[in-house]
Amino acid sequence: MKIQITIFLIISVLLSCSSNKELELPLVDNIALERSLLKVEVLAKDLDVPWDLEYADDGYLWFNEQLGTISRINLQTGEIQKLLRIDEVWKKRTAGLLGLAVHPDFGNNPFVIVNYTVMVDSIISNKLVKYTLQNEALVSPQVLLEIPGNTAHNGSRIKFSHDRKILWATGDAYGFDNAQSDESLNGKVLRINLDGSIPKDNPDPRSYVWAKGFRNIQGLTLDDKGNIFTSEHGDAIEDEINLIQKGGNYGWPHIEGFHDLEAEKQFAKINKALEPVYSWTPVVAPAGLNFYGDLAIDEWKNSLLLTTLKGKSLRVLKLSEGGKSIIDETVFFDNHYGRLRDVAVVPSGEIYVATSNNDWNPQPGFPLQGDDKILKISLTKATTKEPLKGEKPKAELGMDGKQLYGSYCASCHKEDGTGVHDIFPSLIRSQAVVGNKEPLIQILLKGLENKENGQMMPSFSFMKDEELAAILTFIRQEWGNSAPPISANTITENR
Ligand code: HEC
Ligand SMILES: [Ca+2]
Ligand SMILES: [Ca+2]
Repeated sequence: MKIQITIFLIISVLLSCSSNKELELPLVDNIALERSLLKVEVLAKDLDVPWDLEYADDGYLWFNEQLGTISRINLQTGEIQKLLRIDEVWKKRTAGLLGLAVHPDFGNNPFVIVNYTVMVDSIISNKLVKYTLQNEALVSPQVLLEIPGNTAHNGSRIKFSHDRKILWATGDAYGFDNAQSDESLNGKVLRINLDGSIPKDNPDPRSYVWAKGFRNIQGLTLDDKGNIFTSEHGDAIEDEINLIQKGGNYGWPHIEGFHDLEAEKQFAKINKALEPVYSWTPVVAPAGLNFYGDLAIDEWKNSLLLTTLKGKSLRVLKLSEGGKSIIDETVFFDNHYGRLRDVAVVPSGEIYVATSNNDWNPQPGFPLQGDDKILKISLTKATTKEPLKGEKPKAELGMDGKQLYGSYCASCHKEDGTGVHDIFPSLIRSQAVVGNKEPLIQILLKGLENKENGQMMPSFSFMKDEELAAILTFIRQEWGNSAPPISANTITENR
């Protein structure tokens, strides 16, 4: 009997080792591209805001959760291994455990680099910490850098460059002068040796700064030639994708997006500032970014894959042949899985995407059951569901107040005007909305800064008078507010 069981065990172990069968996961959708068919499956669920996904050459997909956990998933078995909970992580709004990178030669250099926010004696800062994987545990934390933080604009993303330096893309920590200051490490792309020292071939060998002038970077990737791309949140307009040059100045806070205003052109000329390769107005809140090279999904070869938060979509940004500009944009999953935080690509060409529906900015209709999830996208031979298709980004918005509100205001104040408690005020029967029109117009033209919680209402003075009039008339007449409309002339008079 005993022998029989032992033999049975040995055989089953041998079988499970030798079987190269594909992991079976719950199918949620199919996608039809021009030629290829894809499937979307759920790899992991019930997660708490997975912030960063990274594939390591140990065959695992690594991920962290904003609250402070680091885990990895065996892509052959789907098994999740939780490795560490970092107790000192301070999670609030967009602060918490953020960037994560694994060494590209993980077998020989089992290092994991993370960035997280801490609050000590009411001072907020961001730490860059190196862990070592030893006997299935993350040990020997070593703080490489610590820089100022805030409740928002902490970035961040981390990646290894092709020459094995650490790249850390930081936010301006709400200090708008930080981004241009050579004294500050905020609002920068930093380049750091694995031991925390400054690489000798940095633009200034005494400084970690590789490039400057960023507001709040949320995506970082390298193409197969080692070119660095970032994604960055604009304020009310002009989200950006940048191609990072050594020593480059990317303009913030003096320049937003393309160099189209006279003042921006002036600043760019004097400071040799560089233009983004791509920009969005209205904003989409670009987040995770990953280069898709010469891999399995033919239509997506040589592109940047981008997840968006406000835009609630996966975008395929096709690169030019030389790889230095974006020539086409296709939108997938528009509003389908909700906010998407990060995207990873594995060498066999499969794609992993993390949802972010339990984060600080909940959207109507979300979270969905099982959120947050990690979704797997891969080739398939046949579809069993009515396939989803890519769409072109929406064209100009026209003068429809509801549509304009949806694009410019709803990400904060919500489609139904209810806002987010303690963060974004409700616009329903708010005195500011239904009361005197002049102060309301000033809020839109100048913006507001809520000193208590550090949230800002951006200025919308860049919009046309007709557009502002349409939005204000809309919010004054919706949701039970019944205040008179506002005309474009009244806006002109109040400029
Ligand atoms: C990035 C987030 C964000 C966006 C986008 C945004 N707002 Fe706001 N808004 C805020 C915040 C934060 C406040 C509160 C600021 C304060 O109290 O100082 C606010 C305040 C307001 C107020 C005053 C409400 C009150 O009761 O005091 C109005 C009106 C308003 N916003 C309208 C709009 C409109 C219209 C749009 C779109 C054109 C818009 N907002 C876009 C964040 C935002
Ligand atoms: Ca810029
Ligand atoms: Ca501009």
